[in-house]
Amino acid sequence: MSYFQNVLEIAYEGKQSTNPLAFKYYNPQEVVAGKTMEEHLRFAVSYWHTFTGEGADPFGGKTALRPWDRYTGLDLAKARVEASFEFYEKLNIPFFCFHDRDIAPEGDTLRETNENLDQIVAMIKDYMKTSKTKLLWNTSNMFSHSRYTHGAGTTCNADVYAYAGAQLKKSLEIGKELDAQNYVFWGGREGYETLLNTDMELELDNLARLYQMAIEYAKEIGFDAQFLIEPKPKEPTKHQYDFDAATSIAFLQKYGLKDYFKLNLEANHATLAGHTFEHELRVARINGVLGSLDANQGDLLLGWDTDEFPQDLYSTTLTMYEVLKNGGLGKGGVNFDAKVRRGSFEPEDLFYAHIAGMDSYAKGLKVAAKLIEDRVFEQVIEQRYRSFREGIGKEIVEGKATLHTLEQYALNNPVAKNESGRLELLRSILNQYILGDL
Ligand code: XLS
Ligand code: CA
Ligand code: CA
Repeated sequence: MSYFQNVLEIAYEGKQSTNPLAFKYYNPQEVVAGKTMEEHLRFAVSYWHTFTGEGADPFGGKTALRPWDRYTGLDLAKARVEASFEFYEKLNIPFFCFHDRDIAPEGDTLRETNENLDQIVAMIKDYMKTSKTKLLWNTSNMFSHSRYTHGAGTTCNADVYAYAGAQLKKSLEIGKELDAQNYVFWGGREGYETLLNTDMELELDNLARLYQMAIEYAKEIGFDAQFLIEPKPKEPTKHQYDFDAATSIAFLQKYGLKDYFKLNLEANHATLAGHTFEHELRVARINGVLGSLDANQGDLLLGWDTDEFPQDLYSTTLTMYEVLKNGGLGKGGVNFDAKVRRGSFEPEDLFYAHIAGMDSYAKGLKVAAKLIEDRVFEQVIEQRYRSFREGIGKEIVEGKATLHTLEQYALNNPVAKNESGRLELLRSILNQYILGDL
């Protein structure tokens, strides 16, 4: 049985192609900077947006027309699994990602919920035996159910904390069963609405304790996925503890967890934190914790997490620049945590959206590789900071300077003239690379 009869396998046809169901830039086997595009990009489909999402928003319900609409309950969950593997195959995408609650419905008790999961996980495992699509990461949805209204790992209610622990335990087992490459912690309710009723110190200590337990349990069962924290500053809570990359790194350092975690960075979350995506990637990269990407984009005219498919070539280029500078993403990948717009409700739109995202990242990769090969920014930066390679600058960098020696130097030397930062020139060079013949 086919869920997407109107769509055949999506192939690379090149940038002249007018076929909407073809890749124009993403050519999986094309080698860029020593690796194939497929190896660099490690694309993943988000199960929640593509198979569970329905086009609802706070002002209205479902708009999406989906070939699995006629099913309910566990039958619906099974139909989605069947459809998902057809989708991966047609898109030729190497990875997928899910929350526990995306793949199977909650039962009346935790036991029942876990039994539902067992059935669906067994089915996914079966499909994975013949499919080339692997699990990039799984995670626990510890934010949708009303029990998590005051948080999960940061709740004020120890019973809820225990429930969260149980749910997390099951998710780690699922990750192991399906050979997940990574495991993500996104704290949708791990934050606060008001400090007036919040013991911030206890909440953060408890969150670290939960992470510690996860590390121990993963070790116990031999689950060797890379653990990832996904920062987001707000939404649904007013303030989320994993605000951005820098805040998450400080948290990991404080609790001695830095060796066990990297970051899963999302473009739209960067925007919400008041940063560019490349800023978040740079912070993670220079701190050795750039793990994986949630690829999407926000709308600067709307102040919320719109999770649009990424099409901004400046952003994909500068993103892939950071990834290449990082030497790749290791076990991580580029997960489309992105949803088709409410008005794009037909099944074909799911393909068009992924093609747009994959092509935008492929183009970004090629431009970034060329920029690095030509040392465009490297040359500028080398030149710009050259005063730190000799004389007093060298002494500063080597840790030999003191305020005494700096004073001596300043008393004897007039301040050298500053030079232009050449921002506009650099932007126009970037334009040339993006518009050039790649
Ligand atoms: C929500 C987050 C979420 C995480 C996984 O804004 O992006 O989807 O990626 O829980
Ligand atoms: Ca995300
Ligand atoms: Ca998001």
